[in-house]
Amino acid sequence: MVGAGHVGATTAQRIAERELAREVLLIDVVPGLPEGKALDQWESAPVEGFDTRLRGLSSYEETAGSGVYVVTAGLARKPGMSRSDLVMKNAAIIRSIAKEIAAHSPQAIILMVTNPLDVMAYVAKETTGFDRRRVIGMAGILDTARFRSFIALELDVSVQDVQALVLGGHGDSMVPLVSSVSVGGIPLTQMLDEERIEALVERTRKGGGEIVSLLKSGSAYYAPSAAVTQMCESIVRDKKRVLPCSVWLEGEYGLEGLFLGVPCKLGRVGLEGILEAELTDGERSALERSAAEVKETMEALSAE
Ligand code: TXD
Repeated sequence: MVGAGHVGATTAQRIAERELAREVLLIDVVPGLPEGKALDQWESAPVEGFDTRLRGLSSYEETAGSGVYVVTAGLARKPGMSRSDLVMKNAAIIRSIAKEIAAHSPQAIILMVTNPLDVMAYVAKETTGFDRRRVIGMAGILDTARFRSFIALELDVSVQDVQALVLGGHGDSMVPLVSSVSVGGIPLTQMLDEERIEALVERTRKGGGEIVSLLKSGSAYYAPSAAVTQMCESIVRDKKRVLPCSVWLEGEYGLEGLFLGVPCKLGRVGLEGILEAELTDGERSALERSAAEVKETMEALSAE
């Protein structure tokens, strides 16, 4: 876990409790933080009954040979800081981390979490030179989980029976695929009118902001850590789950040269395939708009 903040530390605990790794190492720039959190977590092992070791580190040497790096390191936007200031600052952090990962674990898989997600995944891929199977961004599982959770509340049904898919960039331009939502196999459009569905879509788009405004400081981490843990599980157990993730597109969905959320098969080697869903005209143009937004931020970075 690179970054032992809210998402990083919660992910570490979830991974340990499920014994998805032999060892979880936490790294952070704040002295003592990763060591303190990892020790506290390890002390929960006898009660929770897991044998995954947890250790905090302040440098990368001992991470050499790690299979998966979850990168959550970064700064949050502070008052007075523009979105583009944040992009530049986090890009510099991600570049320095990516160099360390490539130097110590050239075979690793990187799961990017830091915002702006799609662009930070690009920075990690560019810096490491890793092929696209090994740099994957987490966003779609979280956005889809939010959408599913709101639908389940609205209909008062089990979340397990709500299937949905959210594509696109991680931001307000994300694209919830209403046409593919089903509840126990029944299309959502047969169960709710357009207006109710649109309200759920809107709440999903603003899901991150809803949490931020309630928390006042900091952003969501329980659902984000659950999402990245699911990606880790599919990779380390080679489950080949089909999950929406942000990956480098090379012509899929008619798009190329950017990271964007699409349905991906995740297994032992990382990204093992991209599944192409048929989109309505409206969904396709929404995806194109979302892609244009991500490209705009990428261009701002290269103009640096
Ligand atoms: O869907 C998604 N992808 C997201 C993204 C969902 C939730 C959070 N999202 C983003 O993840 C969020 O906007 C942030 O960019 C990251 C991490 O969120 P978190 O809530 O965990 O932030 P914290 O608690 O501030 O933790 C960040 C930690 C903090 O402890 C810093 O000291 C550390 O990152 N940090 C570093 N660690 C290692 N190396 C370097 N260079 C470094 N710089 C800061």
